[in-house]
Amino acid sequence: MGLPEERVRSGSGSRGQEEAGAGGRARSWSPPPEVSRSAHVPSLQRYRELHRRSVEEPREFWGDIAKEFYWKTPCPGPFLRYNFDVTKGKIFIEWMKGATTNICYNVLDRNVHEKKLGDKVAFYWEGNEPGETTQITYHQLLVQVCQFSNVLRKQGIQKGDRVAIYMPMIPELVVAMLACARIGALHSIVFAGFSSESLCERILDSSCSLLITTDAFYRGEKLVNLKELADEALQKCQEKGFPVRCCIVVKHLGRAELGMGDSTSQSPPIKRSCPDVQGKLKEKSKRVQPQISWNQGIDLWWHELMQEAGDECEPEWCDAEDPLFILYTSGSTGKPKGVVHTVGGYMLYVATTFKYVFDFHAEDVFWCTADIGWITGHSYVTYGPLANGATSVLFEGIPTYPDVNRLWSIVDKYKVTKFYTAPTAIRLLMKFGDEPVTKHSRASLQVLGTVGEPINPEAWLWYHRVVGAQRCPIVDTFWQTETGGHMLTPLPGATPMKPGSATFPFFGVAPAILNESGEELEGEAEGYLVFKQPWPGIMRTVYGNHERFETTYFKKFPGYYVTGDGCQRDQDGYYWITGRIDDMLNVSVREKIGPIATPDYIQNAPGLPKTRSGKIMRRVLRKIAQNDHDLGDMSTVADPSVISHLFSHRCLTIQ
Ligand code: 6R9
Repeated sequence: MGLPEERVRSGSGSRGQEEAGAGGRARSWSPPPEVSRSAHVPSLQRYRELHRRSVEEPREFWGDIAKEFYWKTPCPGPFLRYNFDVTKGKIFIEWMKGATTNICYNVLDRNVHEKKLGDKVAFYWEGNEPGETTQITYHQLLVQVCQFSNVLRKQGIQKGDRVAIYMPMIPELVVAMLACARIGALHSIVFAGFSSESLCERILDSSCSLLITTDAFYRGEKLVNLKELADEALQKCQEKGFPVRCCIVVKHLGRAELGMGDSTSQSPPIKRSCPDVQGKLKEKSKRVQPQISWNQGIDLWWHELMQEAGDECEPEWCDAEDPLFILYTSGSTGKPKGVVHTVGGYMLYVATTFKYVFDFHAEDVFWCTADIGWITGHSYVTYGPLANGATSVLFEGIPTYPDVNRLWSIVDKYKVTKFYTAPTAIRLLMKFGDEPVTKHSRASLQVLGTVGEPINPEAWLWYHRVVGAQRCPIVDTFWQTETGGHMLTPLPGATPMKPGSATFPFFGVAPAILNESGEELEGEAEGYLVFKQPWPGIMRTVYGNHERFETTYFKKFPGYYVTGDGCQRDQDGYYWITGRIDDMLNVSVREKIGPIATPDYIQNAPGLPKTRSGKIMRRVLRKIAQNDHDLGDMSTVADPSVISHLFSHRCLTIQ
């Protein structure tokens, strides 16, 4: 088994001499003075002071931040209580338990009423097709969210109920999730690229009482008939004895039929800006408009319900420790885990990471390209930017449609200042050379970010040199669905960057590197990356299975949260993520475990079945080793072509 290209250790000494700096690592890049000058954290020294206080006095540090939010009732007891040690009893984490608030109120009502941001654009929506655009202000978003909250309440949804959401990147997705948050229901968003099996499995796991979906959408050239997939999923749920009684459907592909701009209660109309675009849209309208099947008694049109809904809605005041949402991890080792985040801690953490990591200022236009179906979208498309009153781009399309200019033309169109994407996208665009990038101005860009997997130094350097024209710091943010927000990351005005390193811990984060015996390693070291104390955004449980939460994250090393990632620390204290530990082949396994652990056969592979976040799907590898072609649901795999290769090259001697 070979390690995939992305997982090969970043920043090892294999690079050219000219790049080799202290300790054989790449040279470091200082934050540009013009960024530091206006930054919230303008120097490494200031970062160190703040970080020290945040880990030594977490209650005071986060207590000060909590004062910037609205709490219906204050925290009556201890600000933080927790147990990280399985040998001492149940694992639990409680930030501000007993305080009451509402995250939707904080990110919308407070911005509109107290901060007077009602007319500020919350989202520039850019559709799959260039020219399909709309924008939505904070005030408009608040109105729509209140209306949809009333819709949900009318359908009988109450605090604590679970609502499944299966939608493309359209404004109604944001409206739907915030409406759930407003009435205290838990949203469980399932990425619209997943199959009906995945959706069914997730609906059943958390017994969702309602599904919100969309007629259909285009992803690049590809038509996705989402309603059909949703119907299949609900059919399967029914067969398994769990009928979902209501499915609300947004008319998105058929939106034009609804008429334009006749009511502010509708989504803003699609603007068709120029004749050229009109032509393209005409061409598009020749494309198949799928027939939507309709289940009487279950299906309801979003726009019809919204027409009748009132636009005021008192939020449900929730305990800071009430669950906010469930998000399933991609499930590289079997049944997906429903990661549960809670209202108060998640709100503090995503708001704070967004502000400092992207060095947010009021005039920024922020763009995170991640789909809301992933944690990156939850935290840095929806909650983090809105908590800061930011203007963001919400993009439905893909980087290569209609061509590879798309991202950079959007950057110029909206004058994006902070841009956040994944190494896969960077590597993909790198293949098309510099010209598609450099022919655009990009003068608005100030900070670039990456997330999702280790970024190889080559891609980092291209991103820095070509996209950022050498003047934009890159924040390489290491974190997980489970952590809610950034854990290891540079701050753009403070941290000297090293290509491929996520650098240092964010505020409130105390990392350590452990060896196999659980001993903390000092100085230069390599081993398991763990965190020693809770930060507000940490997950609280696995939905319906607290034991799995304890086993997965706390059992191996009592007293620590175990990330499952391998990590190196260099002589300057920089952290370098080396990849998921369980993906690595332990070469000395025979000596350690005994002759029973001798590999029968070692197969070289050009790639492994990975999820989009780069996690290797061990369930699939096991089936390949057994020559079992019944792989089950493969919709979470990023590149299915590697699977047939692995099957055709497997050693025929193992049965
Ligand atoms: C946010 C997100 C989490 C896993 C994580 C790690 C990998 C994420 C990374 C990174 C190196 C980075 N990962 N960011 N590895 N450098 N900057 O991606 O969440 O989908 O849960 O994946 O992704 O292996 O453990 P998620």
